Amino acid sequence: MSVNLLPPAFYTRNRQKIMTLLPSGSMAVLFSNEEMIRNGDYYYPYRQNSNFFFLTGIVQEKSILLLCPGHKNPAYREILFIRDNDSMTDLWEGVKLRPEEASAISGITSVRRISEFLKLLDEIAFMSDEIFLDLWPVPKGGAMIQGAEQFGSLFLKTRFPLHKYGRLAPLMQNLRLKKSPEELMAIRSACKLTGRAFDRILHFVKPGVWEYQVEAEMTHEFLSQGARAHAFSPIVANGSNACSLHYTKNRSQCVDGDLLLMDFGAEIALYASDCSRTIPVNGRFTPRQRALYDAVLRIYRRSLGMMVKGISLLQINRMLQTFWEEEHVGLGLYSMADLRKQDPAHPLYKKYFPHTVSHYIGLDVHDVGDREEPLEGGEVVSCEPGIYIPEEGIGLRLENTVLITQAEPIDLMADVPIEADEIEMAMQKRD
Ligand SMILES: [Mn+2]
Repeated sequence: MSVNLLPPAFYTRNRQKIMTLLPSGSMAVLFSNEEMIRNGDYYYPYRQNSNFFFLTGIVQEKSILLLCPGHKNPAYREILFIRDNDSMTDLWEGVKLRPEEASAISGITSVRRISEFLKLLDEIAFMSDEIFLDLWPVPKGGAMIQGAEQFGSLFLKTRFPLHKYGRLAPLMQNLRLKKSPEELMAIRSACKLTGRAFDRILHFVKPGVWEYQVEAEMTHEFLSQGARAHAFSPIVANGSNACSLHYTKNRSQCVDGDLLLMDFGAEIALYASDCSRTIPVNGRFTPRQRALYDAVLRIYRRSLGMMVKGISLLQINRMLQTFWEEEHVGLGLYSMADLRKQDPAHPLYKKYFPHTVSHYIGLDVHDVGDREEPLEGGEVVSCEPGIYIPEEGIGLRLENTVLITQAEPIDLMADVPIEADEIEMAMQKRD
C-alpha cells in the first residue's frame, strides 16, 4: 500500500455514496484547503482538507470538486478542477499534478483546469436548484482565519442568491464514521509504525535526554519508513509537564526518577493513529508510580471492554466514574467521606481525569462523529484513561487505537508494550 494514497476505487466509491445522498436537482461544491502562510512568502507544510481528500485523494491546493449526480450529461456529474500548469510554478514550487495524474489518483474522468471553473459552475448551477456546501464547525477558540470553504461558500451565495443551500458536513460525517477496508489498512499500518517508534524510544530514553530528542526519535522512525508526518504534534512531557494535557513544547530535560508521558502517532495516507505511553525515565517505576500506573491500566482494560456496539463513547465515559472513584480513593487522592459530600455537577474524579476516555480517529486524529451516538461497529476510536496529579509532578496516560466491531473491540496496538513489567524489561535491555 502506498503511504500517501489509497486506491482510486476507494475515492470513486466515496463519491458514489455521497451522490446517492444528494437530493435530485442538487449539486455540491467542495474546495481544497489553501496553503497557509507562515510568514512573508513562505507556507506551512500543506495538509489537504479531510473531506476533500476523502472524495478525491488529491493533495494539492486550488482544487475544486463539483458533483451534480442528476446531470443529463454524464461528463458533468463529477468534475475535478485543478491548477493550470505553468513553467514558473513548476520551476519554483515543483511540478503540479497534470490532469491525467489527477484522474489516475481520483478515478474522476472529467478533470478540468481551474480557469474553466466559473464557466462550468454557471452552466451547472443554472440547471440545479439546490447547492450543497461543506463548512466545518467553527473551532472552539473562534476562527481568526477563513478557510477556502468559507470564502467559496460566501462567493457562491453571492453569485447564486436564489438557490437553496444545503449542508454537506452531516452527510460527510456519516460516510467517514465507519471505516472501509482500505482505510483500516492505512490505520493499521500507521499503528504499526507508531509501535516501531515506541520500541525505539524504550531503548533511547534515560536520565538527561531531552524531550525534543525523544521527539526526534519518533520523527526519524516515521520519516525513514516513508510516512510523511506525525498525525498531530507529538506530546513529549517529563514530570509535571504532563499535567498540561496538550503540552507540545518538548523542550525540557528528562529527569532521573520522573515519568515521561508521550502522546504521538504516525500518519499514513492521511489517516491517523493515536498512542500514549508513560515510562519511567530511569527504567524503573517507584512503588507510587507503579500503583498509579496499574490503576490507569485497570481503567484502560475496563474501558476497552465497554467499547461494544450499542453504547456511546460519552456513555462509557460516564460509566467509568465509579471505577475512577474507587481507584482514586485507593490511591489516597480523596476519601469516601469527601465523595459523600461532592457536588454531582463537579465530581471530584474530574480533578484527576479532566478529559474523556475516547474520541473517534480517522483522517483527523480527533475525527468527525457524534460521541453521544451509540457505536455500531466499524468505527475507530481511542481508549485513553489518564491520571494527573500536579502536586506530585505526575501526569500519566495510556492510549491505544481501537477498532469497534460487531463483537469484541480489536485493539490495533495490542502488540505495543503496555504492562509496567514489559516496559521495565524492555528498558533494561538498553546499553
Ligand atoms: Mn487521543
